[in-house]
Amino acid sequence: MPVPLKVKRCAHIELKQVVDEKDGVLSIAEGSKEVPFEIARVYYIYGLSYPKAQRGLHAHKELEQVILCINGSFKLMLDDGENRQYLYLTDPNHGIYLGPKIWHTMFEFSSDCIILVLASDRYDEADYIRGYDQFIDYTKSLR
Ligand code: T46
Repeated sequence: MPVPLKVKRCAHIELKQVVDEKDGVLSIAEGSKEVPFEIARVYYIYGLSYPKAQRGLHAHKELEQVILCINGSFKLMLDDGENRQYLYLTDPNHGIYLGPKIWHTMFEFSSDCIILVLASDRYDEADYIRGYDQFIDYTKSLR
């Protein structure tokens, strides 16, 4: 059982899985099905052999995403402006849904880690909040 999430606007996502015994496993993520939005963009992150590598350190105003660790492992920190939680991602069939306005950081990657991200919209730098103080002010202004 995955650890319960105390961070708002986030959820565990289980992909559909077809296990072909000796011939491997197929995991499926369909928009508006396993993934709770239509997928507009896919990107992936790899080459994470630097032990102190960190990614993320931002929030999105509107973007929704599902983050999956499809190889290796890493730690994901989620912060909704009031609650903070650390998760350890290792399962290629299990993702985390991040709704809008979630400060997130990724770190402690295994050197073979590959992160796959499914996003609800195309890249837009104007949707990023890249300062934590600015993120806190933004979430407070919406309460
Ligand atoms: C997120 C986490 C999980 C693009 O031009 N197009 C893209 O689709 C993306 C994702 C990035 N970029 C550019 C923007 C920056 O100049 O690539 C550069 C690195 O992006 P960033 O520093 O935002 O990378 P991460 O790994 O910290 O964050 C990424 C996503 O940007 C972000 O939305 O939530 O992965």
